[in-house]
Amino acid sequence: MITLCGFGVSNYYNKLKLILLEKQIPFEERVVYPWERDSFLQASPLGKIPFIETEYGGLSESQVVLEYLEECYPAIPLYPAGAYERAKCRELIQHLELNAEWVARRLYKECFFGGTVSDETKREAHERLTVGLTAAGRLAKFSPYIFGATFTAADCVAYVHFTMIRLASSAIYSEDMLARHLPLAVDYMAFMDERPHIRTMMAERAAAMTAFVAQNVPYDG
Ligand SMILES: N[C@@H](CCC(=O)N[C@@H](CS)C(=O)NCC(=O)O)C(=O)O
Repeated sequence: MITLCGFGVSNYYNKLKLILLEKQIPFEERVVYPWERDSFLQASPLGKIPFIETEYGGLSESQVVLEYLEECYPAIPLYPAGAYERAKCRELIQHLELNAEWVARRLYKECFFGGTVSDETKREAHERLTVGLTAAGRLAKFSPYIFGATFTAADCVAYVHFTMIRLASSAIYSEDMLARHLPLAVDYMAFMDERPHIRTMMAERAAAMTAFVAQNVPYDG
C-alpha cells in the first residue's frame, strides 16, 4: 500500500493525490508538515513534501513519484501511447513546473503566508511568468484536455498549478495572469472543476487549509 505524506494545501501534494485517484491506486494519506522535517529526512532529503512511503522505503520529488506510479500501476495509463507523444507530454509538465509554477512560488510568501516579497522579486516574477505561461501555451492543446483528446498526467499537474498561479497573480498584480496569457485555460479550468476526483481533492484541500491554519506555525511555502 502506498502512503502519500504531506498536507492537502500543497499543490505538489495534490498533484500526486490526483494521480493516485485517477489511476485508482489504493493509498493512505499521512499528514506531515514541512516543519516536522527532522522526522522524515530519510524519505525526503530536503524536507520537502510530498513524498510517499512504499513497501521498499520512501520516495520524494513529485515528478519522480509520478513516474514510479505510472511504471508500477500501468492499468490506467496517464501518458499517451508512443514514445514521442509521451515525451511531449512530459515536456509540457516540465515547462508548467519549472517556468510557471516555480516562478509564481516566489510570490506565495506574501499572498498566502502573511510575509512580504520585494518589489524587485515581484517585477522579476511577473516578467518570467509571462514568458513561462506563453511558452506553455505553445505546447498546450486544451482540446478539451491540456494535452489533447485524453486526460493525462499533465492535467493533474496543470490543474493544481494553474489554481495557485491564478490566486497568486490576482493577489499580487490584481491580474489573473493565466487568463491573460493562456485565455483557453479559463474554460479548461471550469471544465476540470466538474471532474469527480478534482472535486474530491478540492473539497479535501479546503478541510486541509483549516487544519493547516489551526497549526499557527510560521511558514512561507
Ligand atoms: N520539486 C518538489 C517541490 C515540492 C515543494 O516545493 N513542496 C513544498 C510544499 S508545496 C514544501 O515542501 N515546502 C517546504 C520547504 O521547501 O521547506 C516536488 O515536485 O515534489
